[in-house]
Amino acid sequence: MKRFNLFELLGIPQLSEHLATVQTALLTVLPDSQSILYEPMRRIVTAPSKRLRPALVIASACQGGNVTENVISACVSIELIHLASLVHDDIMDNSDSRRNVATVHQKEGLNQAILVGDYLFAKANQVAATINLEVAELIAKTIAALCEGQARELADQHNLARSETSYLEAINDKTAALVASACETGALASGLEKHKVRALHDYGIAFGMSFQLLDDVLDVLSSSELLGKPVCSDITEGIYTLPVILTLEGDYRKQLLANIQIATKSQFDSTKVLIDSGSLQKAVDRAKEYNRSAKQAVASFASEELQDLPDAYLQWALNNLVLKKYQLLIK
Ligand code: GRG
Repeated sequence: MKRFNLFELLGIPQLSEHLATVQTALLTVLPDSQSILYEPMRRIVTAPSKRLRPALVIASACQGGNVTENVISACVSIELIHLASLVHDDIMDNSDSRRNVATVHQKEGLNQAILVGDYLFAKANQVAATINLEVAELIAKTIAALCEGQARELADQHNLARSETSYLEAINDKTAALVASACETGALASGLEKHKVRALHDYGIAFGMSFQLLDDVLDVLSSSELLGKPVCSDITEGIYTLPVILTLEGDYRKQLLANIQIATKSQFDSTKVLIDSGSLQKAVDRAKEYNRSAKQAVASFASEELQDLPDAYLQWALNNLVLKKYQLLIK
């Protein structure tokens, strides 16, 4: 698989050095090595990751400002929220692996996993407080948004009448809010003008929506080897994402319902229905629309690389994360 190369795509010459500084700073928030939280925390912080959100903090700061110490702190705070949410999300989904590494609740047990997540959230707030009050408030609001998004998803679990609006609101909060805050904190920490802060927020929301739509498509069309986490879990867990919602609204409703309700039906059957109904393609098309909005939001001042990043990610994901047998079916 070709790596998703943010360094090439963003055209920021020093990006790899900045991200190395972020990595060193992330390691400084680990608890004392005597603590039972140390080992799981170390594993999480050093696990392979695209580091998409810190890269967006830096790329946003670079749209007229400099990568200051505060910008690096914003990267750390945002990434800590991301890591904490993954730990808690894996508990809720009872997932065994993430980034091809054992999840904390699986390896160290539920109680330690809860504490690791809480510790990461607390550290995210602590680091944000060193930047300024505006960023500290934004970080706390973002954590609350993630909880609300996850709660909306939970409220709709196994709801076969889940609406598209309800789905879009949930992913706005559970995923797009953090991507938007990555862009916004980068802009705020580097002192960009208000109109750029607002535009970068809008860019982040649109990119985040597209990112989650694609993640939901990959749950159906990828493999655990390619993604480093379990796949085909959404339908079995009762999380009905856009491809399922659209299929249930159309001509293939009966077929999909039969697959969902009969436990012996294989995942392959559901995938086939979702492909035949055209709703996986519709979800990808919707992601492309969000990418166009992201580009438009910052077109007046941002680098072309930043404007094109959402589409570059989408194309990379379709070419590298979708299983070969499905690649010709989705464009
Ligand atoms: C505050 C207790 C508390 C919980 C927060 C659990 C939760 C509420 C929210 C879950 C949010 C979540 C996990 C959304 C999914 C976002 C997503 C698609 C993550 C994958 O991001 P990548 O691909 O990951 O950037 P890497 O591994 O590259 O860093």
